[in-house]
Amino acid sequence: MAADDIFCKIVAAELPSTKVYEDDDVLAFRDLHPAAPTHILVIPKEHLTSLWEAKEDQAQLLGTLMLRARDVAREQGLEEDGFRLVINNGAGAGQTVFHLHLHIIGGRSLAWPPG
Ligand code: D5M
Repeated sequence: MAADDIFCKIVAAELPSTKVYEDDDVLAFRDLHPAAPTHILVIPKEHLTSLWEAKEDQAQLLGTLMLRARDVAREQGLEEDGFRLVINNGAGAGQTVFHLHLHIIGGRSLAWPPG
């Protein structure tokens, strides 16, 4: 756990969150500032600052995050219209919380390319 990481604090239940999925390795909860009708963050419970720091032996965890995001999106009713999965990797790309997270964004039409 990284002491100053708000998502580690959510994992440890030191901060509140609106959980939609949890298992031993993964937590998914609603984004505090939703950018769409459905906006959910999927995170590894173990601290990982960003994709830059991911190691080869974390490949299974990274794959699991994507599959659980897919499952959450389906459970949220996004299968018909689809959804977007976003990782902002690094401050220049818009990352503001330095604990790896996948944004599930759906429930409205989404433009491409993103801004
Ligand atoms: O996305 C970080 C996201 O995290 C951003 O959409 C707001 C969200 N956020 C920040 N604090 C919280 C808490 N406490 N609960 C839920 N969601 C939160 P990034 O890709 O780093 O810009």
